Amino acid sequence: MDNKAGSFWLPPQASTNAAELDELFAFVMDINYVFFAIIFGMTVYLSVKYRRRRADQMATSDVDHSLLWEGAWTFIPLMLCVVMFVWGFRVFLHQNTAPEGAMQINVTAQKWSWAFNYDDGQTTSDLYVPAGRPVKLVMKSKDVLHSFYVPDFRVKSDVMPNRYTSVWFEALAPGQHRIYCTEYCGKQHSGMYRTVHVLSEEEYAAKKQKGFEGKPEGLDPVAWGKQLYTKYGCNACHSLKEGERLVGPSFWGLVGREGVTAAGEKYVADEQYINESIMEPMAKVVQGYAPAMPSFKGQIDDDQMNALIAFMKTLK
Ligand code: HEC
Ligand SMILES: [Cu+2]
Repeated sequence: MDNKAGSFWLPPQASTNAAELDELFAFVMDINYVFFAIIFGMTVYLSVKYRRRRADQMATSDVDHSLLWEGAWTFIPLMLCVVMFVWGFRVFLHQNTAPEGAMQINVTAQKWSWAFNYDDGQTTSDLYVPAGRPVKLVMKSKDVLHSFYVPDFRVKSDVMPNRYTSVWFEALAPGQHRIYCTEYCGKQHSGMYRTVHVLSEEEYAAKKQKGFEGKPEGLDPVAWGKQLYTKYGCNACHSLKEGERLVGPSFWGLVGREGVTAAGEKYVADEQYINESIMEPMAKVVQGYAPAMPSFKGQIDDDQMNALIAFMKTLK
């Protein structure tokens, strides 16, 4: 089934695997329609036909069993199930076995963002892949159970702590597709919404060289810092409003603020402290808050850190 635009049930097909999966889905759905009609049709028809007509009518009918009918309604559905199983198993194997030589990207999930790590060492918060090339994602979680889902690619898998899982896909053409987390992983679960950018082979190489998420040209550090604040999902836990408490404290007036850690130590929120809070959040936990902040070590580089701090400085 070729259905690039999507249908009532399914989103557009944007990967090479989508068509075979949709065919199987359509087959199962068609069987459902037929059996739905038979079962509900018969339920209505028979309840009318054999309704109680007289007050003294016996409740039990004297009709005996029919070997032919019983054989038919056992054997036909059984065969349909066998077909679904064999077909489903073949599709399952194909979807779960990445082709040899697939390009590997490592994925780390955490509350509440994704980190995509490429073979040249760079890390991004959106996913960048070339069109027409098989890509294998090897995934792990830093904290709780998440689930990686790209509906347009028909790709979905749990992402767990202490265990690697993987999916693979080959994107058909340049474009953008949505990434969701489909496992309820806490308060800002819906904030794990990100984008897959499918680029042509040449554009991919050029962008990778420059850094997919390097500082956009012509953007000042403050504006970039503001972008990074949502890109890395800081917004899920840190408000920009004065005194507003989310999972963590507000960034409003943070720079230069004096505070106390859970251990009772005093601190001043200078560059050093902010850097440490982001890279090693457990070193100093703010009093009155749970130690719930994930580390961004290896994700946020020096330029990005400077941009984030520049942005924070404007919040007063
Ligand atoms: C899952 C929730 C969560 C996310 C996401 C998160 N933080 Fe935090 N953050 C916290 C919590 C909770 C605290 C307070 C406890 C602590 O210090 O570890 C905190 C503390 C901080 C502090 C110290 C605040 C103070 O008042 O002293 C800074 C700075 C900070 N986070 C920066 C960031 C940045 C920048 C990001 C995004 C790159 C981020 N956080 C993402 C939960 C989060
Ligand atoms: Cu999640």
